Amino acid sequence: MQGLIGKYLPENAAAHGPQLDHMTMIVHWLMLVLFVGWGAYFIYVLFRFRSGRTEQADYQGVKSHYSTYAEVGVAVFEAVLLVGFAIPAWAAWVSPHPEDADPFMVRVVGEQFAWNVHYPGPDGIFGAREIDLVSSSNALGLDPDDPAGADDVTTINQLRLPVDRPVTVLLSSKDVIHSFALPVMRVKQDAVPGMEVAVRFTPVKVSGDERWEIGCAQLCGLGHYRMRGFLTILSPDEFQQWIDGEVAKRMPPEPEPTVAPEEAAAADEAAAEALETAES
Ligand SMILES: [Cu+2]
Repeated sequence: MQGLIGKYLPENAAAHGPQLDHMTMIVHWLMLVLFVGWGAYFIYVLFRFRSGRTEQADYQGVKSHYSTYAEVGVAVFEAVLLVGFAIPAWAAWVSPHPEDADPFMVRVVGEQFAWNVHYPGPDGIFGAREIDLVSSSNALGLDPDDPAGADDVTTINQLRLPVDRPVTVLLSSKDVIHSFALPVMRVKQDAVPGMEVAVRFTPVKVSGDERWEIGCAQLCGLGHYRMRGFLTILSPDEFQQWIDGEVAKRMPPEPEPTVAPEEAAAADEAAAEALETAES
């Protein structure tokens, strides 16, 4: 069954993916059993209680307490599911990465209709943001006067991450509710304006030539269909190279003399020679 369902699931590239896929498989098995079981019971009841065979219904109904016991049984079973499985699974899902995991932090902000990605840069500190500074050229409202933001890197609809390192995405939205969906990472989380939700996963596979999608899984307006980004998982070296390049593009270059001293001397000589030639 895992193989059968696996054929219809997107590729998995997350450490927690196999566990989640296993649960998906169990739920599908359970639904199949329920579907066949209740379908068979329905057909049985249609024949068993057909009008030609049964007498007129009466208002007394069933006198045994069987239905009460059955209801209590169902309630207890559901309580066990909730307390024994659902709540522990949820607690594991929302718990932070272990202290020593050194998670890679990145901020993702949804807007109609794009995903803004914000890397803290080499200093590891996200630059300050100011709502009044939000404009078409500064989608995140980064404060240019904050030194912590000078090395920050931002991208639109492109999320690049290193492989084999736990990631924490700090997710929020600028306008309406969006839903950050990374099918290959088995991640789907609503992005809610005014809230910053931590989403945690660990990529375990580089994307190579594949184009992994970032979808918006919440109908968020007319352009919802084109709110699509791409996820690239790189080897640690490739990632470092990319982020260093992006930081270099943004940081002001070191001030350099416009003309090197040797060049200036050579130019002077040439000018003097030219003058001599002209004079002679
Ligand atoms: Cu959206």
